[in-house]
Amino acid sequence: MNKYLDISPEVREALAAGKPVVALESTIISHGMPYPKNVETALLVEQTIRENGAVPATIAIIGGRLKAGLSPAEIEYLGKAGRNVIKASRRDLSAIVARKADGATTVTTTMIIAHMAGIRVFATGGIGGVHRGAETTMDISADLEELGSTPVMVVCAGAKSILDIGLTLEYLETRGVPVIGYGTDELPAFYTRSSGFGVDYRVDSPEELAAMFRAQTELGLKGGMLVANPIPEEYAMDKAVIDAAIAQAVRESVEQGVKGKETTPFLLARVVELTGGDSLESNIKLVLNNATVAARTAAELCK
Ligand code: PSU
Ligand code: MN
Repeated sequence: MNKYLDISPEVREALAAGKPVVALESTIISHGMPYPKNVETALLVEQTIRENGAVPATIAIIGGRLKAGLSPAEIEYLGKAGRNVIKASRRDLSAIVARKADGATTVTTTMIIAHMAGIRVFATGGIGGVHRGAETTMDISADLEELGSTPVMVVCAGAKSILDIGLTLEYLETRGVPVIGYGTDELPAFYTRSSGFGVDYRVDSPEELAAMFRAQTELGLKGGMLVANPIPEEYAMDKAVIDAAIAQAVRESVEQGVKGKETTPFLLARVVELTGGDSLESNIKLVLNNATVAARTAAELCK
C-alpha cells in the first residue's frame, strides 16, 4: 500500500472481503455547497450508499495523509472550513503531502486516491470540463485528463452549462473516455435531464454498467468511464431559470476576472445565490440519485 495512504478500518475490511465500496469526493463538500447543507448532504450520501449495499469512502487529505474513508467529525471539519481548505487537484498533491496540509479532493484527486486504495466506483454531482471561452482562456479541467488515464467509474449527473458541453464531449472522445447515459440517450445537463447532446452508449441497469467497466479494465484500457445519470424528473429545474442564472454567473466571472481554480467554485456559489437556493436542492437530490446507482453498480462488480 502507498505509504501516504490511510484507509479507514471499515473500508479496508470491505475491500479485503471483496465487498462493494464507493468513493466520494470532498471538494463538493468544501467548495461545492454552503455550510451546513454540505455536511448534511455528505452524511446523507454516505447513508444512501449503505442503504444500497455498499460502504462509502469519502476521500480527502488531512494533515498530509491521503484518506480513503472519513469520520463524521472530519466531514464536519471540511464542511465548516469550506473554501479555506485547499482545493486539491493533481498538481497540488505533492505540496499538500510534503507540507502535511489539508486538502479537499476534486474528481481528479478522488480518482487518484480511490485507485490507490483499490476502489473502482465513485459517485459525485458534476465533473469539471472545458469551460465556456476555453478557446481563449484554455481553462480545461484536469478531471478530463484523469478520466483519460485512471481506471475508475465516475457516476455524475452530466455536465453543467457553466461548461461548454460540446467541447467537453470532444475532449472526452479524444482521451478515449466512454460517456454512458444511464437510462437515457442524451447527456443530462446536471439541473435538467437533457443537454441536447447525445451520449456514446445508453445503459439501463447496474449489471450492464458493471459488464462494461469489467470489459474495459480486463482489456487493459487505462482510463476511466463516465456515467451520466439524469436528475429525477420531479427535482429537475426549469431550464430558462437555470440558464439565466448560469449566464449571469459566467458574465460576472469574466467581469471580475475570476481565473484558474477559483472559477468553478465562484460559478457554483453564484448559481446557488441567484436561484435562491433552488439549485442547491436539485444538486442534493441528484447526488443522492448518483450514490444509489454507484452503490448498486459497485455491488454488481463484486459478484
Ligand atoms: N462541478 C459541480 N460541483 C462541484 C465541482 C464541479 O457541479 O463540486 C467540483 C468537483 O470537485 C470537480 C471540480 O472535480 O469542481 C472541478 O474544478 P475545476 O473546474 O477547477 O477543475
Ligand atoms: Mn480550471
